[in-house]
Amino acid sequence: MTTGVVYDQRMADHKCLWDLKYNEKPERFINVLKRCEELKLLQRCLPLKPREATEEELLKLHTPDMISILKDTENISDEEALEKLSSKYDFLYIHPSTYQLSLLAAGSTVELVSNILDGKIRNGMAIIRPPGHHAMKSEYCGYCFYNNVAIAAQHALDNRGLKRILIVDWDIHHGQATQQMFYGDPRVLYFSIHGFQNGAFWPHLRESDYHYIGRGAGLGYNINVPMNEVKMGNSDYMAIFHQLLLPIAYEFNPELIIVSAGYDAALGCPEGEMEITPACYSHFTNSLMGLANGRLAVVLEGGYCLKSLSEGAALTLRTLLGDPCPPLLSNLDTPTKSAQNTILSVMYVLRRYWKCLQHLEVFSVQEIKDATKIRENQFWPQIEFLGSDEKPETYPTRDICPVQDPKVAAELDAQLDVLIAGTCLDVQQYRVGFVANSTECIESLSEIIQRCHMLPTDRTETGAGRTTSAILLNLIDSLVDGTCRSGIAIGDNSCHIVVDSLKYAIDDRSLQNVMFIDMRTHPDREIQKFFQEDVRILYASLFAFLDSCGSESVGAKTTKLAVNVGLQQSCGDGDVLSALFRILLPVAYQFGPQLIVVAADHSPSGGVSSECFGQVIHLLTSLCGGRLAVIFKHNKDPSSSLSGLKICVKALLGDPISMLTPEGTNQQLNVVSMSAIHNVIREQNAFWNALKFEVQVPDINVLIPPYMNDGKVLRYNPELLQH
Ligand code: X5A
Ligand code: ZN
Repeated sequence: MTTGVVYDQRMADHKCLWDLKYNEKPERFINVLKRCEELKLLQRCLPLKPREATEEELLKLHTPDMISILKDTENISDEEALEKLSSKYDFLYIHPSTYQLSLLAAGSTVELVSNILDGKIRNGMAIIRPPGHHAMKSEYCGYCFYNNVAIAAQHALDNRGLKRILIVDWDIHHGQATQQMFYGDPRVLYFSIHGFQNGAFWPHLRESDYHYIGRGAGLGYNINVPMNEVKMGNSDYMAIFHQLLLPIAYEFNPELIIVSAGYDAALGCPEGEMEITPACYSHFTNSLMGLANGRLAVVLEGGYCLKSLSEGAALTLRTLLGDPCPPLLSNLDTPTKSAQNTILSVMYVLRRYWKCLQHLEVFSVQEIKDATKIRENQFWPQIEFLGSDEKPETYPTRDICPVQDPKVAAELDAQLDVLIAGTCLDVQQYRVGFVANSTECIESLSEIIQRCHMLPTDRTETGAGRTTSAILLNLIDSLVDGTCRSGIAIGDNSCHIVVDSLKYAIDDRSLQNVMFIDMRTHPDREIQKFFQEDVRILYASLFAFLDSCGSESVGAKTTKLAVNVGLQQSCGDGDVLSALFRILLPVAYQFGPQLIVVAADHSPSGGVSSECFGQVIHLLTSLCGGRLAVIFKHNKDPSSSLSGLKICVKALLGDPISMLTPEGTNQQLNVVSMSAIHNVIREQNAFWNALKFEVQVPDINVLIPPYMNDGKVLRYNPELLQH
């Protein structure tokens, strides 16, 4: 099963005839294709035939006027008339080709989604324009005429009977139209991260703020993550993924994901003024590929810096094709204060709808009477709106795009060149290496293991003074040499073997840093003692404490180099994912290892499913270019379950991994496990400052936050508590 791509060369025709300075211009399309071509991506995709949307498809979400008004412009070559019509809409121009191309954009998006649902392709990308997510039921807006993504989602609901679709909108602008279309529909979870600036950012709507969470049955299924400052970057966005999007997405358990993929939050874009690096879009993409059985449709929206647009879009497609995620060139750090506030605000309004958000502690509002009573560990959500509710009769049609100062533009361009040149696009010959002392007892897996590259079990040369485990050293060699991207070893995984191989990677193979994660039900905490003083090796464990909970920080208090998350044995998938998203991934992204070694059991125990283990492995592959070595102990018992081992091989091979069952993610978080996670975060966030979300939120659950901030005094309005 491959990756599909859909585009139509005619999409370069649509342009503004009276103002060439519009940033939604043909080169956006041309350059994206060109970069995909350069990286030889298009030839690896299954090309889908672009087609026009049918009237029936359009009328599900748009009024008949939306078709006829645009259709009537097809034959207008009078620029003045086109400009006059365009001025009736917010931020828009119309070209004689616009009608046909808008139909093509919408129809091609439906085509992409239906090919995914037919199983003809696993995932894919629509490289299209005009974009769609601002096109409302009966109003064109923001360069958009028909809502491509929404129409495709509606098609999946109506014609394929889908029950859960996740729309992720990472365009810098709020897809207010998509929000409106599914606001009351719990079958479509709309998740948008967008610039807001408290309403000062286009489209200046109150409804783009975080407390617009859906209506009726759709309550909790509309999620806005408004950014109130510019220059937000990878750390802010990845924190939103780890703290909000991914936990919620795993709990929602979508059958299909559609991305409204704008690249206008990328570094260099004059619209967004944000700083996401192109490679980060690979990380966004890969982190969604474990969900929905891999059914992921990426649909181009905005993006107005040609360089970061084409690079970001090409890296997205490359990731869909299964190539490794290029490591981010700078390790992640604390999200900005403003992004933290946004994340906490979203958690606060949504925590009654999503179990994964129910880990925050609360404080009593009754005790808070003014701002001075808010303690440092207490968060007080606020709402501020600087926009205006008035709509003009006509909109300007010329000189409305932001223009960068040439000096700034040159600087950003140079930064992008450095990023692009430094991004590792290596692809190893083999995806998964496999080495085992003996293959007896794993015969039942022979089919899947045959797809791996067999590594030798012996070696003539051992690392200096290392007499142990040839298989582990061979595996590490193949990863460091670049023969295999990832690998599996089955054999002895006792303490000294693991320690020796980690030392080998660092001392003999000169890796700068390695992360070791013990995911066994009974982690071997002896291992951490060997690396207490070694900043190059980060030890982490999950599970473990049956008698006590909390983290254990061995080593000098100042270094805090062991991250032990003492989950309960009775915990479920949701708890494991919580530990992963709230601790392991943020820490790993801050550490930036060159290799991750995981020790795991053949099959997870307790309430944790093997699917969950597969998802964890998949999510870890975003790091260090997917250089992941997973070691299992050889088990002589032929009756023992190998479900964890099997799903791990599948995850590393890039096969779609089965979704978690509702029993896995639909249960309350385990109280003891949550307090363990909380303790780890509290103890470690001074060192791992990517961990910053442990503050208390008000104990009231209301639809509209019951507070106003008029200057310094915080008041809360008891009337609003009625909800
Ligand atoms: C699709 C898209 C943005 C319109 C710009 C408004 N539209 N300043 O990115
Ligand atoms: Zn946009």
